[in-house]
Formats: sequence, C-alpha cells, structure tokens
Amino acid sequence: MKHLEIKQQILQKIIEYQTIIIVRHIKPDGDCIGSSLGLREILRLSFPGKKILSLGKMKSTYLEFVGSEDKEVDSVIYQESLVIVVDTANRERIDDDYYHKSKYLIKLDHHIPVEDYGNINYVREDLPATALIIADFYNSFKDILKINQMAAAALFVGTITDTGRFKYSGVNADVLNLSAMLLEQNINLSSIYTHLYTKDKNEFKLHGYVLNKFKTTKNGVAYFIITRRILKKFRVSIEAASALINVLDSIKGHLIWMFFIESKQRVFRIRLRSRFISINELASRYNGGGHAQASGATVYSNRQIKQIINEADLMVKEFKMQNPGVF
Ligand SMILES: [Mn+2]
Repeated sequence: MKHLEIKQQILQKIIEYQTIIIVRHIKPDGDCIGSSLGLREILRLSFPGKKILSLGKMKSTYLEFVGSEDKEVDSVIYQESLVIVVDTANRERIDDDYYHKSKYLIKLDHHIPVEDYGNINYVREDLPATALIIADFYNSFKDILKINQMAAAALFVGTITDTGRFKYSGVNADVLNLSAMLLEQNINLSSIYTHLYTKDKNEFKLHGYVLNKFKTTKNGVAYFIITRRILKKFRVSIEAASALINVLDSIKGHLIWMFFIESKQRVFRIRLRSRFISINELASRYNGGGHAQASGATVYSNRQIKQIINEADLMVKEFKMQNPGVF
C-alpha cells in the first residue's frame, strides 16, 4: 500500500474516535517522548473537542523540558479509544498496561519491523525518527491539521536525538525538508540544545575519565567498561553514563565502539555503535538488537565481554580487508 493511502486511513481513524491515547516505549528516549507529545499537541490543536492523551510509565528527567505526559487513566476508557503506539517495534517494549484493550490500535514506527501488532502498522524505515513520520503526516494534511511551536519543538527533539543532530546515516533531503518545516515554527534552538547537550559537572569528569581510559583492540574496536565502582565514584546515573558512548564515536580507524555498563552485579548492559559495519546481528546474538549502526545487548560475565569484543574485532578486520581505503 502507498504511504498516502495508509496516512489517509490513519487520519480517518483519528477523525472517527473521540478519545485517542498515544503510548510509547519503555526506557523513553527523545524520539518517543517527542513523537508522543508532538502528536498530542497537533491533535489537540486540530480537534479541540476530542480527548487526547499521552501516556507512559517510565519517566526520563532530562526530557522533562519537552512537556509533561498525562496521568494514567482507568482501563475502561481504552475500550472506546483509538490507541496510537509510537516508536516501538514490538509489544514487549510498549510502556503501557492496557493498550491491547483499545478498540483500534495503530503502530507508527521507523524500526526494522519486528511485530505487526496494530490494526494499522505504518512503518517507515526510510525515515530516521518517528518524529519525522509525524512531521510528514502533518505535512500531508496541512489543510486539516494544525501545528504550533510546542509541537514542532517536540518533533525537532525527536529528530535531532535519533539522528545525532543530523549526523547519522539515514539523513537525506526529506529529513532536512521536514526539519525546515518544523523550524518555521520559530523553535528556540539554544534552549533545546542547552537541555540536551550540557552535562553536569560529575558527568563531565567521567567524560574525561572515559577519554583517558578507553581500550582498543588490534583491528579497531574501542570500548570502555563502566563498573558499579566507577558509577559510585563519579556519582553519575546509569542513564547519564550510558550516554557517554558517543565519546568514542570519532577515533580514526575504530569502526565499532562499545560501552559496557554494570547495571547489577555481573549484569553488563552494552551499547554498541559503528561506522559502515552492521552490528545489530552481533547484538542479537547477545540478548539484544536494534539498528544497523546503533544497538544494545546484555552479557552476564567477563568471559562474555571478551567474547563479544573479539567477535566485533573480527568483523572490523574483515570489513577493512574487503573495503580498503573506505575507513
Ligand atoms: Mn526512534
């Protein structure tokens, strides 16, 4: 089915329903929060008579500036509602207990399709953020839908966090055109960048520690292990420590980089990133998955840490042999 046809069907459902509940994934990031709040704002402006809610259980303090989500509602309300799930590839990651009770369910996502859990499943792998799917949806029905500065700012947050400020693969002319359309709403960029990209003093010190102490392998994998001892010493949250993965993103010749974070005794959550090389299959062999260039995984011993580093190292070696001069 053509994109426009699906978009028309979605709009039809939005018009049909009096109550619309937007939900997102667990461990919220900028894209799912921005998508949820941006879509809520667009729908509230466009259909003032309807009840539009944005719900989620897990909270994220650093994203509070984008706006606040609504308070949980009685599960009975779902039975008459349209539920739109944003930015979530599979049921397991949906951060809501009652979405399955909805009268009608729509999935809006940009991840590799894992599960078609909706009555409509609108997945755009060609767009690098769900926020852009919503921006494009608005753009298609400009004569019916309304947008304002707050909605545009929320969608812009989703776009820059999922594209690393327009740096990751997947950024193309459509992405920039849609972003330009959002900027027409006079978004306060300095304020957004201050909220997203300034760190507190402790995080800054840990940043310096990572720069000094990261390890590398023979063929070009960079990694760092954040133990519970380090977290305690620098007094930094797991969330903030994990974000430091990007510190390792521009070491010449190092095409895969990884962060191991000891979340519980002997449980290491891994963040994997790469240039050129697809790492989601590697991640899926270690209890994880994700995108080609950004994935997550979990290991349970030092032996497994060594194993995944070795496998990544071999992948870099192979890539370099097959693609001389690229990296
Ligand atoms: Mn996303």
